[in-house]
Amino acid sequence: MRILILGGDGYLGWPTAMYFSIRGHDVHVVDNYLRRKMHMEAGTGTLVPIAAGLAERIRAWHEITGKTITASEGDLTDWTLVERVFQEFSPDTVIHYGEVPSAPYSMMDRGRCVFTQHNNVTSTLNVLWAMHGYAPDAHLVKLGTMGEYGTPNIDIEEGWIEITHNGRSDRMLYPKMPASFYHCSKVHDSTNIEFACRSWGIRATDLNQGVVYGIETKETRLDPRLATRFDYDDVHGTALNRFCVQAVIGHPLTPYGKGGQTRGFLNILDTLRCVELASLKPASPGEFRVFNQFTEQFSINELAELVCRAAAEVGIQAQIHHVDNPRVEKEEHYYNARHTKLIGLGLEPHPLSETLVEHMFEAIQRYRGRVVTEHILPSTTWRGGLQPAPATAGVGG
Ligand code: NAD
Ligand code: USQ
Repeated sequence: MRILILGGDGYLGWPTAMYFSIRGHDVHVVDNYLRRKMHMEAGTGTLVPIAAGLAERIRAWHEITGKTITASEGDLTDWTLVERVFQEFSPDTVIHYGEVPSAPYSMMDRGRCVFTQHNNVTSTLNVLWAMHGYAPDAHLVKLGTMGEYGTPNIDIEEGWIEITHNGRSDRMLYPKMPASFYHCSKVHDSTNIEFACRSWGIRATDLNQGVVYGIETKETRLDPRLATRFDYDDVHGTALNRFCVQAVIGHPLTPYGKGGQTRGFLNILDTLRCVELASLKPASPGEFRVFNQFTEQFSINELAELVCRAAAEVGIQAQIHHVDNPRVEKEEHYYNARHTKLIGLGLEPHPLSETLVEHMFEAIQRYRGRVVTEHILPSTTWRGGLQPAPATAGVGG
């Protein structure tokens, strides 16, 4: 297959590019290094060192495996770039990771909120128009998020729900109660993609993914130049990755508020397999297919306790200190989200275990000297009003 990976320099995008390349697919990646620029602006960065850019990554990949990945450096909100890539590469499958992924970033100030929604919604609209014009038979595999649904007091279905109202019934998109302006951008994307499927016959799979954890894949382990980024800071680090780093550096683990917030989680290895399963068994023309992509659910307290137990196994006495919740979210709630469609396609999950966390500790231990401790505690609140733009703001301020 000819696979176009948008956001191919990112935490998930780069391992995905190698995963498909080693399996014999033609892979082209697109990225504008936005993630790297956001870190430079904030004075943060990946714990695990990564190659300087796509050219270096791709050179190392070719040297080690003999395989070729091609790349375009450019912005998906730039129609000229998107049009050229689709015309020249003619993808069979488009895997779209290329968006701002951070909820805190989108809540930081007005500028970054508008930037997040503009970046994410515009990039996806450009992709839809390019598919309509130049790749009408291609299949879009789009990374959405479980946070589109929020935490309703009813079971969460996989994208669609049968509703009976005043005696009449219909199949509708599942109602959304997103958790941040970032999560709202994913809802807007879903609406736009479903409309494009319905009106243009585009085929699409929206992967409503849970929180991903993990540092390594089979391919990243081949050489240090193939490593993927690993973030632990308050803006870009996700819960389990953060807790593991906190345990290793002797910082108390930081559940926000009561810590009863429950979310779906998955190993980065399962992200790769899910994206592969969705790509190998594409949606039909005109079908907007939604998979809930996570393998297990945990409360934040359960995660923190698991990390503490794993830490104790390797002689680290980790502590848990609840901090005031910077977010507006339910801290105790019902959570039951269906996630059977990917299992039905053949997913065999890698469950979270203390052993896996101990492996993460080993990798973190190697780079503990690189941790910027000032960026561990949360600095962005969901309730903030208009803030003066920081002097260094370049990306979205
Ligand atoms: P990431 O920031 O590491 O990867 C996204 C990549 O897209 C970055 O390299 C960035 O530079 C690039 N990008 C962003 N905007 C772009 C633009 N306009 N033009 C070109 N490139 C652009 O994030 P990630 O953690 O790898 O997440 C990938 C996708 O998966 C995102 O869409 C995110 O919302 C989604 N997701 C991630 C998680 C998770 O836990 N990591 C969970 C659910 C969903
Ligand atoms: N949390 C803590 N302590 C921390 C960090 C987070 O208690 O130190 C809590 C948050 O309050 C939240 C939960 O953990 O309740 C998850 O937060 P997170 O930062 O791990 O993840 P989130 O902001 O939801 O975003 C991440 C990815 C995003 C993806 C989303 C999937 O950054 O790209 O869309 O996970 S989901 O959560 O299912 O929406």
